[in-house]
Amino acid sequence: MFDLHVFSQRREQFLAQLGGAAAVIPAATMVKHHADCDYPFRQNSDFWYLTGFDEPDAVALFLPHRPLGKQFVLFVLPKEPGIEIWDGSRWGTEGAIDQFGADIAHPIDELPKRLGDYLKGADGIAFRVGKHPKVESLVLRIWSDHLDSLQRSGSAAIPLVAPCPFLHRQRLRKRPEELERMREAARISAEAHELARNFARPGMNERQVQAIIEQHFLQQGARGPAYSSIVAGGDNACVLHYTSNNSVLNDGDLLLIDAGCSLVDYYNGDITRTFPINGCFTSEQRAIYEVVLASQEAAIRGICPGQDAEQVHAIAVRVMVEGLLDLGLLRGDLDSLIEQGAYRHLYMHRTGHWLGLDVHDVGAYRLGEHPIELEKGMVLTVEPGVYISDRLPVPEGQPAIEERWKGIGIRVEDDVLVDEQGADVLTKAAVKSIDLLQR
Ligand SMILES: [Mn+2]
Repeated sequence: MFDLHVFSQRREQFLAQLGGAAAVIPAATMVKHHADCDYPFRQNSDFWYLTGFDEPDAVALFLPHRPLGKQFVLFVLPKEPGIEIWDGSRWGTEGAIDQFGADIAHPIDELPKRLGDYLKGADGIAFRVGKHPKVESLVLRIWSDHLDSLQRSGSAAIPLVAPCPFLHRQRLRKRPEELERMREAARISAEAHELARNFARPGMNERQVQAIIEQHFLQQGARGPAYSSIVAGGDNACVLHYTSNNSVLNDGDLLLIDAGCSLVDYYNGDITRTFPINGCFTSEQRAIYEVVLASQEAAIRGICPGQDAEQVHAIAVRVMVEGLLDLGLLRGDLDSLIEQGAYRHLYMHRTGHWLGLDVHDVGAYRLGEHPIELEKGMVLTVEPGVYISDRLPVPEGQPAIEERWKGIGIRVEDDVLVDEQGADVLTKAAVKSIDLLQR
């Protein structure tokens, strides 16, 4: 976990970008699972990134219009022994100042009466509408009151803006201390995949393999899975977000596992591996696997500063379509197939996404017409796949799929750090070469 200094550095950078607007960033709140049971708490990543404070129902204010030493205000749940005996201890206002570096802290129930004063004099209000209804109604009321007052006060209307553009630009570029945590998440996630492959045997249930993976996450001190683990035998792998994980693993099928851990400080791994359950590829499985792996490795080789994620996707698609043409699963001219997207019944998703505190991490992929250039310190996944089933219609002019291919779903996914040399594959400890996947 980071020390205070890391968070205060982030706040400084954020405050400097606000351009005089006051930012209101709420924490997450508890969400009901059923009856009186909640889902496990998951902090809002923006709030976490700026505060390191891991309790629900807090609100952080960033007030660049106020003097130094009065710019970071935290509203938190107050100390209350009668509640803490049930729900666990709270830092309270004192802890918010001593442990988390708040300049000023208040109990959260004082937010309605204090927020207006804190926002006074700011050049704008930076708040993300549509996500936090309780805080939103307060912010909108204050903004509306301000607009009502203009007629008499003679001052100019201040805008309500979104904090995400600056904040997410900042989060997209990982600093060295964050990369260390990303490496740790990658290490644990890769180890779990190795354990799972060595454990899986025909006749087992998918969730027994899921148990091995998630046990390792917890055993290594991670918070748990970063997202619902996908453990998909055979044709189940053709459902991209298959998470029921409750089928028997058949001899002769492949097993696709898409799983990664989330650390206690929320940095995530996201790995997919696909391997034969009985340790031996059939010739069809091997042929498709070779195409997917070639596509993935070519895409990774294409990563370096100055390239962009769309070019990486384009490389993956080109190698993929070439391979599928060779196998007779596609027919026609390479360039027109790509242009028409005539491969999308077999490969229907993008090649990757940013990775960080969110699994599909924040940060723009494009700025208007211009794709965002890859820079040192960005982390992205590279995850092409081929899914062969009857679920989608074969596009006109493309060959009907022979039975022998059906039920093959293969994806290979790594987490890749952009560095000066190009790509640093954080998850390479999870093996993916055909030789190493066979027993
Ligand atoms: Mn992914």
